[in-house]
Order: sequence, then structure tokens, then C-alpha cells
Amino acid sequence: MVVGILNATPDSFSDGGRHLDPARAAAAAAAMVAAGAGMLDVGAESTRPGATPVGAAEERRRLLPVLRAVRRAVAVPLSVDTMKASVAEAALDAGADVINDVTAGRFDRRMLPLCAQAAVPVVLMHMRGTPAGMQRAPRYRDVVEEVAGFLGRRAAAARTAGIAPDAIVLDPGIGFGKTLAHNLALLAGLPRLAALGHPVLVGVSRKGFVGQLLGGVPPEARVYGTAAAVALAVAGGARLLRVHDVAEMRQVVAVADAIARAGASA
Ligand code: PMM
Repeated sequence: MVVGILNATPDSFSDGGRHLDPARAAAAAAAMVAAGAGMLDVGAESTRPGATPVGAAEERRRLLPVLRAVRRAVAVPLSVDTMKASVAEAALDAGADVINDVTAGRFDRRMLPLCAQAAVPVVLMHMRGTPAGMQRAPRYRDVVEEVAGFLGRRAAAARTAGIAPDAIVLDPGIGFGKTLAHNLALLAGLPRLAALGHPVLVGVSRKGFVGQLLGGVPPEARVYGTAAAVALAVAGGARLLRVHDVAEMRQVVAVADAIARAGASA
């Protein structure tokens, strides 16, 4: 499934400032669904490296008008990218269907119980440190084993909180406290994460590691590089691909998935 990204933030690295206005966000949402997005991920707090955190009140103020307008405009499931239970709760009231927590329920202890009580799926992402300092010399002994261990423990915590196993989605957190080599190792090691038994979501779209591999091209010029990473993520077992360029990645996913399935049944 292709998950379209809609950031209601003034400062996201790729689409910052474009979707703060509810009417424009709703139009962008409708366009992404028409282009083949099976879900949309709406966020109001930027988690790019070095980003300053926003308070819950400000996050709700940005998010809720956009979320309500998007909810009226499209029928696909909507996930909300937040680490705060109070924001998640307001978002679920406004029609969100899934919570995407980049801290995997560690920032706010009320998050996993809330998802359990509301019976909604949750995305649990790996991040080393916090967005403010996460890119300062991250180190791992074995990044794939450490991320797999972390995600396995967080999935267990989510099950203990009462979330159904098939409602738990795991995400290696590409770019969150990782060097280029770590990101590549994780993408190459996706089958190890898929073997944990939960659906895997991967977010590579226009990210810094793609720019690094392409000589420093800006985010808008990373579409083919993103396509390569998306295709190999599908081959590695990713089930959800979080992307900006929905029409393009819909094609990439359709072809990569068909080849992966042919290999699996051969
Ligand atoms: N990446 C970003 C934000 N939220 N959530 C999940 N689950 N996985 C990601 O990889 C992820 C995320 C940063 O990218 P953006 O600024 O384009 O939203």
C-alpha cells in the first residue's frame, strides 16, 4: 500500500508550509487518493533532524482543521503522525483511523493504552535519541539486530497494552538517528524486520540518504532515487510505503510487488 504524506507543518524538509491551509490540504489529499494512495499520513509536528518540538496545543491547532477538511474530502484511512496521546485522542475524535508514533509509544505512556482502548492500529517506529539531536554521530554495534530487538520489544509492549497483533505496524525509522551506512543496512536487512511477524512500513521518500547517494541533490530531485529504495523495500517485505510522490511510487510498488510475488511462488 502506498501511504501519501501530508505535512501540516511550517518546517518539514520536503513539503513544509504547503498544507497548513485546510482547503489546500484537502485538495492535495484528494489528488493523492486519485493517484492511488491507499492511506494518508497527516502530521503537524516536524520530526526532521534538528527540528524543535511543538506543544500539544499548537500541534492540535495546526492539525485538527486540516484533518477535518481531509476527512471530508477522502474516504481512505487516515493516519496521524504524533507522539502525544492528547493529540492522538483529538485526532481520533476528528476521524483519524491509525496512529503513527515515531517514538513507538515511549514519549507518552498513555499512547499505547489509548490505541488499545480505541481499537486502532498503531505504527511503531525506531528512533535513536530525539529529532533535536539524533543525527549527532549515531553508533550501533549491529544496526539491523538492534533495531529488530527494539521493534520486537515495542511490539510486545503494544500487545501487553491490549493492541491486536495485526494492528501493530513496525518501521525501522529511516533517517532517524542513522548514518548513510545504517540506513542502507536497514533497507538491505528488511526481511529480518518482516520476520518479526508484523506488517512493516518504510519511509524513504526524498530523504537525506537518497540525496547523499546522488551528490547532494535537493528533495524534489530525489524521485528516481526514492523509486529505487521503494522497489527494494517492497522486495524486502515492506507492506506500506510512506511517500510524497504517490502516482510515481504507485507504479514502482505495483511492478516491484508483482516481481516479488512471482519470486515467492516460483
Ligand atoms: N518519516 C518522517 C516523519 N514521520 N513516520 C514514520 N512512521 N516513518 C517515517 O519514516 C517517517 C515518519 C519524516 O519525513 P517527512 O518530513 O517527509 O514527513
